[in-house]
Amino acid sequence: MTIVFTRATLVILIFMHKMSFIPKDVHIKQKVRVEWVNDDTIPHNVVFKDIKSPYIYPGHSWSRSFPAKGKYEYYCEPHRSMEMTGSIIVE
Ligand SMILES: [Cu+2]
Repeated sequence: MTIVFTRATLVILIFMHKMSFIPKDVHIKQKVRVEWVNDDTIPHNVVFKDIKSPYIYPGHSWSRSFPAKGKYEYYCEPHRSMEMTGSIIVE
């Protein structure tokens, strides 16, 4: 079996842990996918201006890619007031 890795298959993981996104601010190259993994005991979600995830339950994940360079800020809807926020800078 042969596995071909391309730039498009690179994935960066961000963990949801104790009401925080870890790491909070991430710089990536274009075509890198970002995956959020819930490593917490309660559900969270990821809300961007252009897309919103469903609730991500403990042990589950959700991922997206980015259409263009720029700064993409996001937050968790139920914990926005607790500063559960982050950003992806696509270079
Ligand atoms: Cu949350």
